[in-house]
Amino acid sequence: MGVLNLTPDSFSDGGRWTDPAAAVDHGLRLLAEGADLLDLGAESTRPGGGVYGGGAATVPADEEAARLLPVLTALRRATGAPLSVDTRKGEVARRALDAGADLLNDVSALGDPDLGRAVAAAGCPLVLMHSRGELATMQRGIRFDDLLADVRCDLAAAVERAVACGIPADQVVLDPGIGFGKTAEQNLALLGRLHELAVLGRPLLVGASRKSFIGRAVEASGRPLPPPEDRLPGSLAAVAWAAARSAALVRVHDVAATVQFLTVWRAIAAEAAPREDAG
Ligand code: HH2
Repeated sequence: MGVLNLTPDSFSDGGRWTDPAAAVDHGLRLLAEGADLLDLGAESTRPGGGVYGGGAATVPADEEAARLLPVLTALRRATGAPLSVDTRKGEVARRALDAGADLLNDVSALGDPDLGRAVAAAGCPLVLMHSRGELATMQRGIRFDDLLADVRCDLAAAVERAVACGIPADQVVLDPGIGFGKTAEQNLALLGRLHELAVLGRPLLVGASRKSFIGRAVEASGRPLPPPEDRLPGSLAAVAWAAARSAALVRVHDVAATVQFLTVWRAIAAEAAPREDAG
């Protein structure tokens, strides 16, 4: 899943694709590089209370739609590839679905039940991402009793909310919400133990691309903190773990590098023999 941010303030590429023509070109480039689908976002959701200070500004629905719809409409005309829209708002979801979006990606996991009703009426898939608390403060006072069990339980509750809106459970994709209300160590644990979410019986999406836990892991090793645009190697390490733990989708900014990485990773995996010295 290639990320297409139509925002002035996204944490890693804010302001690069605010011109609709440039955004359409970039989206088509990501598809040419091998993305299977695009995720268009017109509101930054970087959480506050941590490295991003107060977090992203909330964007009114009309403004979000005004950023999104010209690009979505042009891409819909230009490609048959699946187009996802990353929004938390029912009103934006409805307008995106009318303009030809194929699926919705909701980082609030149905914080707005109207989004659920829009998805149910359209009969399309929905990504539900894990987070706790409000975006503006979620990096403060982070607490889990048992990280994996708590995330599993919260995601199961999110599926129930979707079903209550009329969305069949088999239309739901689940996401552990890397970077959303988690410490750097918890993000590493979620990737390393992703397979423990398989019991939920739904495909998993992982969005780790360029996120701050990568910078923190590098910093903890004694190297300087890399800025978001220098986190591709760490992002690929996260893709490797997601792939090894059976993620169905990875949400990435650097599509060409990720596609090459996964192509070779899979080619090796297909030829791999069990190690003779393995237990
Ligand atoms: N991460 C971001 C945005 N949307 N959606 C899902 N399902 N999973 C994620 O991990 C996820 C997401 C944050 O990345 P980005 O869109 O690049 O940044 P911003 O929110 O600042 O626009």
